[in-house]
Amino acid sequence: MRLYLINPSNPLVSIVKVKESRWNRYRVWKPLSLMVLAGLTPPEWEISIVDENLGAPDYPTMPRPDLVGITAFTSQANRAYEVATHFRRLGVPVVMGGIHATMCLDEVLARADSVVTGEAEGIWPQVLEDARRGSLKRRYDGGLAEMNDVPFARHDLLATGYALGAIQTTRGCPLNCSFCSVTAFNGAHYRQRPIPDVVREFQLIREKHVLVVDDNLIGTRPQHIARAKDLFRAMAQANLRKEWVAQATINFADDEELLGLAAKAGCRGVFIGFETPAPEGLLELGKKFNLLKGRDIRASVRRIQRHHILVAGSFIMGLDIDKPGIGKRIAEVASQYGVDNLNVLFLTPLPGTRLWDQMKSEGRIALDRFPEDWKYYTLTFPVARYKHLSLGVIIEEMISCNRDFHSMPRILRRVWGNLWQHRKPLISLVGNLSSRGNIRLNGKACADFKRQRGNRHD
Ligand code: B12
Ligand code: SF4
Repeated sequence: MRLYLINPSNPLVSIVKVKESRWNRYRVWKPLSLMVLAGLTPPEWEISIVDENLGAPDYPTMPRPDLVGITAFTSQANRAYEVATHFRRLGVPVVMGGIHATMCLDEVLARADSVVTGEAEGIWPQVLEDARRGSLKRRYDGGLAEMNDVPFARHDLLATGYALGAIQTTRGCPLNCSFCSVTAFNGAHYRQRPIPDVVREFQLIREKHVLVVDDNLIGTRPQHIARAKDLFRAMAQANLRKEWVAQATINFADDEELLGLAAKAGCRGVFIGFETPAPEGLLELGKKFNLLKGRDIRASVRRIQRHHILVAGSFIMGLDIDKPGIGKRIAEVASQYGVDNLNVLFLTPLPGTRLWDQMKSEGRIALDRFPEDWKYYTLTFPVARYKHLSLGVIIEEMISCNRDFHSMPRILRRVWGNLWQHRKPLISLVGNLSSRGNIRLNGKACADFKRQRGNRHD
């Protein structure tokens, strides 16, 4: 039995257009969902994982599969449907799963033979068995998985060509920010994989550099932090010789022992969602956790960096409180915080989130012809109507923010600081130059968007 597991590309995502900027190679990451599905698949299936981000193959020349599984974030949905149509025309059954299939079930049911909602661990073997017997059901629900059931991902199945390997150690997030799909999809209960499983899986990864995909590697409560420390101790003891980056909330900075153990275990960088320079913005987004009174964010960032860990800050533009000038403000605040890199995204109503419900009820979703418009839901296009920022203004604000933060003098100042403090100056330089290189690409993409779709914002 031959199984293709496919990660569709999104042609509009400039950060994955590898050829347009040579730095973009560092931005293509492995589709872990498909490697996990492969890990759940019994040996009688011959599996090929196809990652279209490395280039779409010529499907007609490939051997005919018995089953096709397609994953998709919302932004990949259109391409996913094209691929599904191709295989269904050949009479090959197509199963879709992942975040978009879960949040937009009816849309996906109309375009695939079968849909798996939720996490796949508890249900995928059943789906395969039904497919083998030719009796696929239209719908399966995996719910939330037991973390003991998460298999080792099949890291061996994806060829080289990636700068980073990928692993997951926890799922779920209790914070439920209004714009984020994680709590809706993975639940509010923070679930942790058994530490020996994580260490063993790290050993199976070929790449020296690894992305830990957890939404919050350390969690929010004392018992979460204690588990994170145990994990880091076990990783250091196993002498993995890996360097990794992860996502965390700013409370990562609050525990020196935690930071020391993380660095010893190989942590070299952390993405932190600051989201907005204004406390009222945090209230608007429902991210009260960042509102700790009296926190000196610059000092928190410095404390992390002293352990030779790079800090990338993430912000969102387009909140109801944001007014013209927000671009410069974000660049200035991020520089004051002293972050090593900056990622700014447009506030985007993703299906299944509280923000989606709010914007939909207020008639503020401008790009709402689905499924065609999903390709713009990459957080790099302003798809909604923003309270104080017209389409033209918000695009200008984004460009000025990135130009300011990634100006050559500022990049050199940051890289010099990295060099001085022994914090991976080369990675910092590559990251910053990659972001700088993408300003032009993203600006052009937004200008095209405005020309072609601008009337939809009226
Ligand atoms: C790592 C990550 C990335 C990485 C790597 C992506 C990749 N190729 O895997 C990078 C940085 C590239 C990335 C990019 C983006 N991401 Co991202 N990302 C994540 C993150 C943090 C983890 C994903 C992951 O690997 N999970 C681990 C695997 C094992 O879990 P899983 O994917 O859910 O898969 C399980 C189930 O869903 C199911 N399943 C999945 N696929 C399939 C398929 C079949 C057939 C079946 C049966 C089951 C099944 O089975 C799996 C095992 O249980 C998630 C948050 C999250 N917790 O999921 C956000 C997340 C998926 N990203 C998100 C977004 C918005 C994006 C971007 C559009 C924007 C951005 N700048 O962040 C881009 C777009 C990329 C594109 N190509 O269009 C949103 C997606 C929301 C949505 N409705 O689409 C999420 C949920 C975060 C959020 N804040 O809401 N991302
Ligand atoms: S943005 Fe981060 S903290 Fe907020 S719900 Fe999503 S994963 Fe949790």
